[in-house]
Amino acid sequence: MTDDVTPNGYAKRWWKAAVVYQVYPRSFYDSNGDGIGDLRGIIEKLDHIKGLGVDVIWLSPHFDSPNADNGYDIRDYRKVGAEFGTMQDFDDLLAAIKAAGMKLIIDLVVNHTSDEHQWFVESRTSRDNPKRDYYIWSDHKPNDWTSIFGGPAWTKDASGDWYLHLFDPKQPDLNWDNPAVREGVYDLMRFWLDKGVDGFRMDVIPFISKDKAFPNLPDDLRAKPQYVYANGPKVHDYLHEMNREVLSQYDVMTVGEAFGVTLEDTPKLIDERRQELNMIFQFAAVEVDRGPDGRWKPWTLPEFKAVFTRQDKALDRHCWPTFFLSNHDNPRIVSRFGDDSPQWREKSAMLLATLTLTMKGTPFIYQGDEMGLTNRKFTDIAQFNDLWTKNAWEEEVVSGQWSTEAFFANQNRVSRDHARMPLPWTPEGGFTTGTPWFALNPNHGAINAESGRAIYDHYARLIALRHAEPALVYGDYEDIAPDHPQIFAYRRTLGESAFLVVLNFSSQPAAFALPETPVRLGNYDSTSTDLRAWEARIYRPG
Ligand code: TEU
Ligand code: CA
Repeated sequence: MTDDVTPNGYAKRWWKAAVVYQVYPRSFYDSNGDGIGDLRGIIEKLDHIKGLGVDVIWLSPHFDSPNADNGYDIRDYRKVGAEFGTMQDFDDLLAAIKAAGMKLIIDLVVNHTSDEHQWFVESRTSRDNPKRDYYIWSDHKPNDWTSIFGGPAWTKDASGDWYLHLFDPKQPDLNWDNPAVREGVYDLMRFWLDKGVDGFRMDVIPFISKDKAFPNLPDDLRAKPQYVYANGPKVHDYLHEMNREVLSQYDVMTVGEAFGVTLEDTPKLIDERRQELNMIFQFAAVEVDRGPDGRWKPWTLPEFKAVFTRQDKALDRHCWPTFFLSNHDNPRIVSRFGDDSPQWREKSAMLLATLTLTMKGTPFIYQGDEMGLTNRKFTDIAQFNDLWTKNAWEEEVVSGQWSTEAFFANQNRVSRDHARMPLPWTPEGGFTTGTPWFALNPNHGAINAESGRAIYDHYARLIALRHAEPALVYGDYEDIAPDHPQIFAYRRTLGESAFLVVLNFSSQPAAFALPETPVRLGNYDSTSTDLRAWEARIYRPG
């Protein structure tokens, strides 16, 4: 055994020990008053990120895009979106991040492009265009696949042929079976890696390979077609090839968004011996409050805890997990897993921070969670921006299937727009001197970066502790009270070093057999013998 292997058998890697912070640039900070967050805005607020002590920034798409899906529809992969700035701004941002001792990963969105991408513009001109085969065309509608955003996944184009889009019609799926497409993607990856970016978050990457026999959806997966789309026949061949051709040539980290990947299939993507991806995002934890139809449902703590034990048992020493509770596709964590009432917002935000930073797996923090931001209450369809919610309005309410009350009750829980509102830097808003592209949460007078300072400081303390203690990174994980309805308590053990984390996931006090040893880091000052509401303690047993 060498120094590069932990006592419990993990190969040490910088990206396993890293803490990642996600920036959604449109809503981070606007430097020029046009109402849209931009790259210079990130540079101006870099101290805020650096001050947390994070190692890596994940930047959501910053590319040229018509923004049908807020940048997840890319028109030109080698161009910075005009609303975000210029390539010089990007180079300056990258240099500033490196100067601050951090790394940068960018979003690789290559299951699909924008329909305004030059490849698709050419592809759709005629059946014999040389780029025709860059996308997936058929002279008839081949099957009943549906778009993740609602409606059919096939759209008939001017030529009379149909093209496939697993998301919006403005996001046609690339044909990865065409070697020229793969080479084109590898080239654009090299373009950014050669600039010095440190890796990629890969958008819906398991969807890239399609079963060209195009069978219909099986009945049991009709409401969850992602479990079909993530299982194309050649996904592993292509990811292995991408690794060989590109990733292995650089010291980078990769994290795939594994929408539709089962636990059982996870090692196929991340087992290090297979040389595909480093890590993936597992969706089970953020699906704990979703019913089979994707609609919100109540969740229980034992169900939530069980996700992590299941995930841990499914992965051996050759696989490395991630830990995340939020991103730009999810509601705010305090409203979802904590208590966003004035009384408990701060404590529950700190508890969720403690969970995120003491669990096994590379942690991902989403912008604004360190401020304790909450969901808003939407009351009118005009208040939403997200196309997914707008489509749901058509399918659910306009069609007459749901009442407007049921629609808002659900969207006020699940909408992606909760996370996409511009950051409130001050009680006045402080995001822009102009008119923001999307309204800030009306509660920004009370809930903002300044009033959230204690939460921010708690994140910083937790990140420092994680960096100082290998057991919090590499330690084995054991849930010691899986059935407890209020308490989440687990051990992280690495050789002689053992931490106990005890979290009261409720707005009532809770009794629990607590150790005699001192609290190493908690979110309350004094140490009572019972846990107070939303109390979070990290013990280092003596
Ligand atoms: O997300 C994949 C995806 O399908 C999720 O948006 C999912 O529908 C949502 O979480 C439902 O709760 C990725 C991006 O993260 C997302 O922003 C894009 O819209 C999507 O791909 C298409 O590129
Ligand atoms: Ca701007």
